[in-house]
Amino acid sequence: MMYKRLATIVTATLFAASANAGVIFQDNFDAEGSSGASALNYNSFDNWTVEQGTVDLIADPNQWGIDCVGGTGKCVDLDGSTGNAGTLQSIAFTLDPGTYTLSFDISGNQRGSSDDTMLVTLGGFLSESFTLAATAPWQTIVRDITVSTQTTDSIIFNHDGGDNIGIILDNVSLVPEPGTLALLGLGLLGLGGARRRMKS
Ligand SMILES: [Ca+2]
Ligand SMILES: [Ca+2]
Ligand SMILES: [Ca+2]
Repeated sequence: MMYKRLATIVTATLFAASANAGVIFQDNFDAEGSSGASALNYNSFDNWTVEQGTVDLIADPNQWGIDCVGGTGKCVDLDGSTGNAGTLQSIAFTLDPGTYTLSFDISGNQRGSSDDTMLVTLGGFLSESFTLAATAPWQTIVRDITVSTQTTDSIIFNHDGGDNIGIILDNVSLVPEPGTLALLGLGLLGLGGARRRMKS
């Protein structure tokens, strides 16, 4: 009896967790704007608004020699072309309690200009400043956040200054930590084994 009740609880927990299993947020910017075209001071993003200043949509290849991740598709210059770097804010999403992994790709400005700095925030869970030299290669930044009570937040990239040459951003994603689900699944398997042993 106890096992049956436990199994129900574990199943219910697993079900709640699997409702969480999908990607919360993902954007590679490749579908933005006109096919193959860059757009200065772009503000028609599917999943983002530019709250302050401006950003540029960069298509690879382009006349500035900027490479997006993989040398194709599109990416974003977080300092647009108006002398006021952008604040790029994602659509809001609801996070249930659990652990999530935020990742994004950034490179230096790729145009030989001075170092650039930006602040990345995600609600009260993350507030981190990044300074990149012009030549800094593409790198993937990965940060885990733990949510204890349900919250609605967005991801914000806030670039400093405004000389029209900024950090390049690509491939932003927020996904639930897979370890949580795997552990629950293992627990359920273990329980099944215990029940089989009881029966035999
Ligand atoms: Ca891209
Ligand atoms: Ca720019
Ligand atoms: Ca700059």
